[in-house]
Amino acid sequence: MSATLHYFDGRGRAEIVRLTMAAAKVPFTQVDIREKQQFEALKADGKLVFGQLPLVEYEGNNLVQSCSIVRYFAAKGNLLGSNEQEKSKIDILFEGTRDFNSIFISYGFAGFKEVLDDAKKTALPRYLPIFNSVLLRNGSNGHLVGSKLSLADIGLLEVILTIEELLGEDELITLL
Ligand SMILES: N[C@@H](CCC(=O)N[C@@H](CS)C(=O)NCC(=O)O)C(=O)O
Repeated sequence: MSATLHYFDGRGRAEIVRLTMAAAKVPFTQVDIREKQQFEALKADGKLVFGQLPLVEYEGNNLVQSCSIVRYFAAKGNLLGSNEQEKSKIDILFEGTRDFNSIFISYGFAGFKEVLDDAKKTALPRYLPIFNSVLLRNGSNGHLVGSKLSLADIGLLEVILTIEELLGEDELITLL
């Protein structure tokens, strides 16, 4: 069954939802919220528990809170680990990717240069070496945990794609 994602025009807090639904092979369509009336209509319908987006309508449920939505679809796609130890590692690393990503959330609104300058001083030197060493310790299969794609990889992918867009591939490679 197809899902419907409602969000503003941009990555924001919906990109991780998009990536996870794609990885879980859940087909979805998107409704871009461009007008205030569209947002108000969703609130008036009682679909937004906290009056915020993203919202995913799926099988009669109104799913909100981006990380909850992501865990819901990650469970469907078997992306949360195959045993308790893997599940815990994946959850810890996924939370780390959320901390890492949080510095970029505002880049659609704040100036690109400000976000990038801040990231170069703080988030990039802090998080890139950590994720790099976790990847190296896990071997050469390119996954953070175990030997298959998990929510932790998807979380990291989201941040790397954003950094690549801001910095360009050449400069990103020099940081790794
Ligand atoms: N913890 C929530 C935060 C959601 C959130 O802050 N949504 C923003 C857009 S990124 C929003 O809907 N803002 C409008 C408002 O709060 O009125 C999540 O991760 O989904």
